[in-house]
Amino acid sequence: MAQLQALLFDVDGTLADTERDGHRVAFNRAFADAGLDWEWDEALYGKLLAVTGGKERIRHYLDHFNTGFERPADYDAFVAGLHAAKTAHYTRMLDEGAIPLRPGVERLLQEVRDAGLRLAVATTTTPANVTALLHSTLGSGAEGWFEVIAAGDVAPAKKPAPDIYLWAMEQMNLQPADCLAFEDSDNGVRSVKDAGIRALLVTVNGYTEGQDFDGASLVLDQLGEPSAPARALSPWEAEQVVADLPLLRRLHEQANG
Ligand code: XBP
Ligand code: MG
Repeated sequence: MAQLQALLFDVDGTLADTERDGHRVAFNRAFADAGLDWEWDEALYGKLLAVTGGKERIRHYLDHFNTGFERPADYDAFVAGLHAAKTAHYTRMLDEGAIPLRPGVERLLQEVRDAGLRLAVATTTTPANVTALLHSTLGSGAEGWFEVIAAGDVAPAKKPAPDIYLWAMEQMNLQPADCLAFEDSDNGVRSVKDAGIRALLVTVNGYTEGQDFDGASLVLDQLGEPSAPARALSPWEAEQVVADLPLLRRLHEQANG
């Protein structure tokens, strides 16, 4: 039976609750800077999150929610320019400490690092966003905690496609059975499953609770702290849970048989 060697972390919604008060606000600031009257409120953004990737999300918005907008001649450059402006706003928000890590994330990262497990990030978001989040929450050396930061356009297709997880495992010479993944959304769960990874811990958030997490080893409301345990949202032996390394090893063992 394969041993648990590596943990692969999604970023948005998993390491930090970044979407409603982070990415969404940054998109709106970029639209305002460009003189566009587009306003992605919380409800609309929840619908737009069905599409991963900021550039892809802007296109999806214009294709389905703002079909009357007259597209500029160089549409690709227009979308890329808006997205670059959004990323600048978003990384500035992170640098200002606007977005904290979710409960239990720093505790668990320290525990698994001390135990010598290999860590990677597998995210749809732009690499600069990952760096800014890690620096602002864990300090300038935190990027080095992760052997691989698989992010954004490095993979041909974004989640729910498995590409980003396959790319990360290839870079680390890992097999799916060596890994356990952390996700927050149905798109992320599908990406992990289609990459062949069976051990998967889901922590839901305001935008993803109620989504289909079929195939997850365990679904929690967060990773929990000893003083404030998480709540199990899928069948488990206890109502209150603190996600620690022994739990991860049990989930991995159960998932891989
Ligand atoms: C979440 C995403 C990203 C972010 C926006 O990524 O789908 O697109 O919403 O970031 P994950 P960008 O959950 O995989 O971390 O604008 O940089 O894409
Ligand atoms: Mg996510």
